[in-house]
Amino acid sequence: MNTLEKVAAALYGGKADEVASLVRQALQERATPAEVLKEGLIAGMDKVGCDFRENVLYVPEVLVASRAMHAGMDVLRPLLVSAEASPTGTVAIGTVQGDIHDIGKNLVVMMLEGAGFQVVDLGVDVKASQFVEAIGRLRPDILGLSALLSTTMPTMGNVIRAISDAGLTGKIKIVVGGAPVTDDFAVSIGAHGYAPDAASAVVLCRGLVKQE
Ligand code: B1M
Repeated sequence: MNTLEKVAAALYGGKADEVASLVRQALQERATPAEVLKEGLIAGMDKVGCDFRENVLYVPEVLVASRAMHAGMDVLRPLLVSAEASPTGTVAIGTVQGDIHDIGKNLVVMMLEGAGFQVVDLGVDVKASQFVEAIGRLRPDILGLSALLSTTMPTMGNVIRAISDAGLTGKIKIVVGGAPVTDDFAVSIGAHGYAPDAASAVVLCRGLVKQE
């Protein structure tokens, strides 16, 4: 088993300290942060997801694996996040109401910060009214919405309607993402863009800021 496979296995087993030290070891062995993320942490979490779906793992094990994922991400964060002198743009982002999945959103935050965006993370289970309030208060260039459940995905449409009702359409670009979300869905709810992963979210946000 190579070190990245060991990272994935330790994450699957929920061993947070071991994940953190194996991530450091992989970096010392000259794996890039992107490789550690994709072939170690995300590979381990994918297996957790498959076994969760098959009822091999249950919520407590998934929670422990999530903590291990965060421990690994904490090691990678400084490497993925570089402070740029002037921000590329500002993004407010959150996971929609009823949904507490935040690992993917946190990755998007990290990658956007790494690309020089100033990011305000509104957290999880964020109501439409809280997104509207945040736009008024923070005046971001972009609002990011994340959803991991097919039951919470439609809530993204509610947020966009609330933004329109508040007269804020035209003042903000809206980007959506999360495992069940698709390009077609994004278009159907009137979002300005969809990104399948954190790296694509950076490319999309860069493009939207340039358009302004
Ligand atoms: Co949940 N869960 N979960 N879960 N969970 C899924 C999503 C599920 C697919 C598992 C399964 O059945 N295989 C399933 C959803 C099925 C569906 O609706 N289609 C599911 C379920 C059913 C549930 C519960 C209902 C289970 C229950 O209680 N019976 C419950 C719901 C709780 C709630 O939210 N109200 C629940 C709970 C949990 C935990 C709390 C235990 C934990 C979350 C911990 C946390 O996030 N802090 C958890 C986890 C960890 C998962 C899985 C295993 C992993 C998710 C993850 O972190 N993936 C997941 C199965 C899976 O996805 N394989 C599952 C890794 C992450 C890097 O990927 O989040 O997709 P992802 O993010 C990617 C992209 O999607 C994208 O970029 C990210 C990085 O590349 N992206 C964006 C995400 N947001 C974006 C925003 C953007 C752009 C791109 O722009 C703004």
